[in-house]
Amino acid sequence: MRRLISAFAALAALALSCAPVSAAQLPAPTGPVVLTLKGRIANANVDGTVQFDLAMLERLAGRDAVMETPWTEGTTRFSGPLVRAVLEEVGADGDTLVIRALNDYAAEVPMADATGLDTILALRMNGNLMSVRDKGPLFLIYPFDQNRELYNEKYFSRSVWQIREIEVR
Ligand SMILES: Nc1nc2c(c(=O)[nH]1)N[C@H]1C(S)=C(S)[C@@H](COP(=O)(O)O)O[C@H]1N2
Ligand SMILES: [Mo]
Repeated sequence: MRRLISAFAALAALALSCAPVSAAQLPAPTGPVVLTLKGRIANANVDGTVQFDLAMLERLAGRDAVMETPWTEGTTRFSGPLVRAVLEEVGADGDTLVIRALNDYAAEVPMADATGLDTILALRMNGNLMSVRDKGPLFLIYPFDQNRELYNEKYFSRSVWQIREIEVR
């Protein structure tokens, strides 16, 4: 009997963990909006999208990485939330991220680049917030420090700076 009960408990736990994540209403941003997530997302705070201010992004799990890039001189420290933490926050469910910049440059980034790599939305360069002139407010930074095989044109072209919006498709 006890074995039957524990089998049942295990099944119940499995059923719970497989239940779809329900939509959450996230708090609205209180500061200037730096990033909007839209598309295949479960959560929202403003009109079916999730708008982030700086504080909301800084609360997410992040990474500090020192590396060389084609766009900076010498070694540079980038910090900001992990893309997968941003995606978890919005309840993203898709295969592709369309990352759009202020200048309407856009890149399609496979979801695997966010889930399988420590890719960050850098908010800071050498500890300072990035101005638009400096490729801010957000710069998609691949872990070039962890994996030199990423150091090529394929990933450079996905390294969008001056990001304003991410659409989950
Ligand atoms: N916002 C924005 N990000 C961008 C681009 C752009 O034009 N605008 N070009 C991309 C491409 S195609 C590449 S190869 C690199 C180009 O970097 P470079 O202009 O320093 O050569 O940045 C990527 N990120
Ligand atoms: Mo490019």
